[in-house]
Amino acid sequence: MKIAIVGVSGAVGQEFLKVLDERNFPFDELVLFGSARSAGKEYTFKGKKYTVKELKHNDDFKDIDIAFVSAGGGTSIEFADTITQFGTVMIDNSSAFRMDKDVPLVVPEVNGEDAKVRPRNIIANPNCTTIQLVVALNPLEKVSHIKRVHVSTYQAASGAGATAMDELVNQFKQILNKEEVTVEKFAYQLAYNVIPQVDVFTDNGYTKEEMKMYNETRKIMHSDIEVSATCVRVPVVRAHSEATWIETERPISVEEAKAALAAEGNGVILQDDPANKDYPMPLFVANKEEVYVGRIRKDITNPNGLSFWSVSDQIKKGAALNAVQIAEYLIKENAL
Ligand code: 2RA
Repeated sequence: MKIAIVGVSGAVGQEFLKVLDERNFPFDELVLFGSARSAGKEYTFKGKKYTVKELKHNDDFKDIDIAFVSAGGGTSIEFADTITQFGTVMIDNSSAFRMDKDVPLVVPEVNGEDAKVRPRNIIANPNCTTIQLVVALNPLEKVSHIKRVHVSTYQAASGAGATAMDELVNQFKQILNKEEVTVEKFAYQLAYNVIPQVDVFTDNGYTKEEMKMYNETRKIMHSDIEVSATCVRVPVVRAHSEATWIETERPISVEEAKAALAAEGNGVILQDDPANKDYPMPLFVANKEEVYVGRIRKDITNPNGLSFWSVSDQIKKGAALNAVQIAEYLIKENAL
């Protein structure tokens, strides 16, 4: 098994190295790729040094079985043919191919099977906010069909990359030192603020991030589910939170919901004991693999409504881990 990471110097690229190590992902050879700027950098994996190669249009992918790609949509589009031309499975973290009909969009706990049918040898990793949402929705969908979702996100700086995380941390320092605050990655200062905009606005008044939640959820769940999202950037370094309201075909009790969510193998940790101030928070969920769910309660205005709160590490389950789990699924199913 020969694997590659494309975009290894970014926040998600670095997380790929961590996740592959933590999960003891089985491989014989690892090749790291990056931009001309990253080429030549060295990273250590399990005590062995690896030098980053520049990503080029050549036959570097000839013997590579799986490429984990997180270098931005432009690079994914430009290099997809180069990466897949000899049969390499490209697991792509960008949004470039997510809604393409011939590219499966996969969250293994929900629709792993879809990864087996990939005419272009590309499998798309969904957006972090969608991954977290569908992992929590899927067990509930099995209890009763979910017709509608209203969700508000509380998205960490990590979603905008490593430099955005640094920018947030620096802003707090700059404010403390009474220095001028640097604002580059976000539309406004994020420290001591929340910004009701993630990605750019579309014609219907929703942002692209919000429309991703609508479109990707329907594709992954193979469902007519309606999703209305409000995506907000908050001054948290990593791990996104979501306040979610669902409307199901028949009423679901809190007990039913808890039993469904707590069932083994669905990627959820139930953390729901509000009387003891026990509920998920990003500070404590950062670096964890699962989606944490709590504050489950009946909607007091609608018998078919249920509300809950979820938190998940955006770089881990929201990006690198989900991609690695797709690869693990393919290996387990002998479907590479
Ligand atoms: C964000 N969802 O949080 C994006 C990253 N994919 O900005």
